[in-house]
Amino acid sequence: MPRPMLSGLTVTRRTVLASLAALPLIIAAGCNNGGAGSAAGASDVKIGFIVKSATEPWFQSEWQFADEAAKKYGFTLVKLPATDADQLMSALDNLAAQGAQGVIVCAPDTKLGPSIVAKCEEKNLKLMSVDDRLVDAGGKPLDKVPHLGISASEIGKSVGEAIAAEIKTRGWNAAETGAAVLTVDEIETCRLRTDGAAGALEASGFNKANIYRTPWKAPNDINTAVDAANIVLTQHPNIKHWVAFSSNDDGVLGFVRASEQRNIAAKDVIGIGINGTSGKDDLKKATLTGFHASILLSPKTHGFGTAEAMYKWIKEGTAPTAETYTKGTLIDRKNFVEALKAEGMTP
Ligand code: FCA
Repeated sequence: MPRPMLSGLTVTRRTVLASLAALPLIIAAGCNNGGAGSAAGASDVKIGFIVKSATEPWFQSEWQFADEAAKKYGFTLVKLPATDADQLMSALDNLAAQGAQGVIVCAPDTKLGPSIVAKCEEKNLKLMSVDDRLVDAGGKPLDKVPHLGISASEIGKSVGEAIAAEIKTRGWNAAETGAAVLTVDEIETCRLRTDGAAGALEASGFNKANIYRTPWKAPNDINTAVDAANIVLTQHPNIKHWVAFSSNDDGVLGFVRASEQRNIAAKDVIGIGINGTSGKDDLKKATLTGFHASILLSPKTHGFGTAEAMYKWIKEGTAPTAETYTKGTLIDRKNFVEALKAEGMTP
């Protein structure tokens, strides 16, 4: 009979296509966790970890620590990058197609929150957000989604205070000192960091009129940060001494590279970042750069901690803490080796 045969064929073709589509992910998952999940008797838990930038050292460190949780508990971790909405939605589809039960997301656009929640509900995926909190169309945080992020205002404040202390040490004249602030105001955690730093700098007596904010455009990498920094540097040729801060190390590194291209001496720049994961490379350089310090965060808590919490949610039914905000440690040339080691990282 033609009908059943046709529908039988359709099903087969769909199944084959679905398997083919999922194949790279299955292979990737096998490589990522040393094959846990594929061996007989291994755990049947599969967890996705989606990040907005697989090239940023911060997210690579998060993944590395999430892998450690996968090894410890024997679940399969599927690490996927998503730089835009389409990639994110198809990553969720792919995870569901390969039988994942949960996903941890740092979305490329936090306003995708409601679509992500809807997709996860439809596909029966447990959802947690990491780093960047998901919001609705009006910018309101989605408080039903467990979230682990950083204490953004507090960490920003320590950046501003550390810059103020270093200005004092160097004895800079206020009138000749400018602050370059590379902002990503559309993401709450980023906005709170730069606002916190600017607030602390102003509280220290820094001339408010010399604080120059400039938007750092997506993709937020060092190249786009160099572009943002060049705008500020071109607009203020009379400034002799620069301080720079941003939502993370890469924003500050962009300013530092732009200042080097203009032959501004390292002793005339105080850049303080956040993350520690890319800033450490400047702290290691034999020659001093304008990248003075960073606030080292804990990729271990963000990567291992979220993956572990998701595993327990799936396996034991224990829901993760609704909101967790981590702290950081100021690192500079003197203490970064020790501080990174204490966080389980390679300096
Ligand atoms: C955001 C930033 C990252 C990192 C993370 C904790 O996602 O873009 O660089 O600072 O928060």
